[in-house]
Amino acid sequence: MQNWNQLENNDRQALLQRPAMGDSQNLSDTVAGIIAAVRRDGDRALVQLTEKYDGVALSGLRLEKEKIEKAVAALNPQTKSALELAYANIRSFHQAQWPQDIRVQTSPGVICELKHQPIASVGLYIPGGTAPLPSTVLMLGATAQVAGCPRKVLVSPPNKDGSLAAEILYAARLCGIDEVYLCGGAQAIAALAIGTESIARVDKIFGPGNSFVTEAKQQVSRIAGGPAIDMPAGPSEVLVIADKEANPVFVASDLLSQAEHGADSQAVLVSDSEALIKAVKQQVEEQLDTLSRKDIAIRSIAHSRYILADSMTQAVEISNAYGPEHLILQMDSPRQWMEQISNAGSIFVGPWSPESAGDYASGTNHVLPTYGYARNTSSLGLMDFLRRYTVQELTTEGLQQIGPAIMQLADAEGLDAHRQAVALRLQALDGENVK
Ligand code: HSO
Ligand code: ZN
Repeated sequence: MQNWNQLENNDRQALLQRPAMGDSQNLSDTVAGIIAAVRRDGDRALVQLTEKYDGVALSGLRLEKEKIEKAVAALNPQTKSALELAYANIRSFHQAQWPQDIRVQTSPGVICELKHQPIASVGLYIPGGTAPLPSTVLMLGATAQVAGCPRKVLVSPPNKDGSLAAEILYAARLCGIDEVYLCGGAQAIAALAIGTESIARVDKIFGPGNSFVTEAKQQVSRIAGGPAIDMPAGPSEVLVIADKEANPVFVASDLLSQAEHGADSQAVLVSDSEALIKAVKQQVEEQLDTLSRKDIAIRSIAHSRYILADSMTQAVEISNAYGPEHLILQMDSPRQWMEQISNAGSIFVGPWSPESAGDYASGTNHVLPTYGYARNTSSLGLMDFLRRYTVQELTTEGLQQIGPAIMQLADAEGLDAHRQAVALRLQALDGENVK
């Protein structure tokens, strides 16, 4: 436990520091090499790299419809209905996010419009590895579906039998995704960005992944004319603010649900009560023992932080300085503190709102800014699957209204052709008036 008031400024900063991101030269060279290979050899590179990294010799990259149907048919009904409930809630929360188009007459005869359109093609990366994440399929896929994106492509590394988890496939089917490719890692990102014989390139790439995937997303987003990417991603994090009345069993379970994601996950508790912190630590030890991913959670808990604040006001200040991906409020009258809170990706209010609710089924999106980016980056939402653009139309009256100002400004910038484009039209109008 660290007592905030007894720490020097440096130590305070160090306590809220994230581990350095894995952007070593080695990583970036390897990823650049993979992208170059995919650019050069297309599908052949994807097949070779999948054999090398996933240990699977693929006969085709696309997962056939019959295989999807077969896998989905074997999925148990309880899992199906849980996915359906989550899907429905995610849809309804994101459907409500549709922005208003705008039409404004800024000057008489000058109409300006703001409109929204779904991004034409989106690539959704779903990690494989120790825990397949059908919930992430729903977070990305249902949102893309609500946005109306015409082409939705899912890529994910195949498991040893050359398929994907049935849960992932069922979630994809719910979201209307029929283009599914057995491909993961940096090579999948390269394929989505550049295109190969089997995988046509997409306009924007979404989804979490390991350091190779994250680095690849960063690199392809710098290709001239290349795809956009969703947001910078780092290890998952939770910060819990709890007071002496909080239930240590609940608090510990929230810290551990973050810790089991990965050894690099961040779990932070801030409280004004020493007794509560002690009780939570005790609970963490007890609950750890019961977890199937105990080995992973232990490594994460080893660098978890327990911070003693002198007041709830200070606890909130500490959270604001950290900028957590998830913030859980387990304190008296949590709603009263909302105004003071800033820089949190997603806020869970009160004892009955565990992070798991938002991770799976309440309806909010679980793709959130990590690494302190919450201070300038929004939680994933419908807007991320839309493009915003403008339209304008001027009548003769409109051009006469603002034309002189435009010509004046074009003069000021020394841009004659710009001035002419207005002047010639105004002259034409004058001519008409004379006739
Ligand atoms: N907590 C993760 C999302 C997740 N949890 C998926 C369970 N499955 C990042 O927000
Ligand atoms: Zn989670």
